[in-house]
Amino acid sequence: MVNKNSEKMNNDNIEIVNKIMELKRERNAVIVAHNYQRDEVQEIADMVGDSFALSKFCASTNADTVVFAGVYFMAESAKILSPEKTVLLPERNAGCPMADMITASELRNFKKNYPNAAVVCYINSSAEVKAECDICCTSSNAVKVIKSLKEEEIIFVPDKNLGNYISKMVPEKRLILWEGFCPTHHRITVDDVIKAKEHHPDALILVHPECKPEVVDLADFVGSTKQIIDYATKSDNKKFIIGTEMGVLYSLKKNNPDKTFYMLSNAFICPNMKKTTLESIYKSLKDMQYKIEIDDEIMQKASNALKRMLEVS
Ligand code: CIZ
Ligand code: SF4
Repeated sequence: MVNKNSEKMNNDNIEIVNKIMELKRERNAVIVAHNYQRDEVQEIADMVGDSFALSKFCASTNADTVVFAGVYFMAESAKILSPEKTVLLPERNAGCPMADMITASELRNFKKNYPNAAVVCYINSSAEVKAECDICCTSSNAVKVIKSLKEEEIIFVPDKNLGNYISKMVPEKRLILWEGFCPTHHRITVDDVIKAKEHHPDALILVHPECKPEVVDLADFVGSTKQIIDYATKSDNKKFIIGTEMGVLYSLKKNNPDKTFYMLSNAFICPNMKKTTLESIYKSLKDMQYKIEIDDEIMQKASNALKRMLEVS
């Protein structure tokens, strides 16, 4: 339900939101939005969450069409888990630079060096890369997924920062890391943490494991977007410094009107996540664009890696 009193819902927005709602009914569609999306996009979504929760929601609805307000790999995961549905990505070029840091052929070659290793990919990867892996993980369940494997040696792609964090949490495994990273999280420095702590000494620091290890080491809590939102909501503390993409402020503030949130850095913006607008969602539903299509064999193999993750978590 759209909150018409919201500050963000100006008159122009009300008009376009009404058109979106009408098309949604006509198409028997749902709109899902990632935690990093613009506020006005999160506001009109049927479900807001992380990529994994959104993919599971898409698989469970009776809708024929899913509009995925997020980036490409997320809409692909939703399609893999709901092959019978039409999955639309409103912005064709909303990609993830970290997912693009490894290709399937690069991974195939890398695997040859470690024939006994299990291969795990972060959900932030293409369907082709997922198809080369034994199992996927998200930032919420990465530690659980790694612990579930019988192999001691594990190739982990593409995020070296998340890989470093898992290595610390599961020292009994030997992780072989790909040199990928999220440009939005990787640019945050120890200096940013020190300055934020100086300005807000009584705030707890909550950071995403995609940040550099030296930043993660200074945090009071490390977790995925969902875990950060849950932690702040349950905590008795009233002030928090947030170390992930600024879109999470939407749910943090909505769930916690009595608490105060400061961004660890003003640079915490993912340009790809911000590409999707109300206008592009409207066009997406009107013209049924851009449909996610995946080759059958890739779909099958990537689905095995995603479903194996579902069995563990
Ligand atoms: O899996 C996701 O949705 C991502 C990319 C981040 C997170 O922590 O939720
Ligand atoms: Fe990719 Fe980073 Fe943007 Fe997430 S925040 S979509 S990992 S570039």
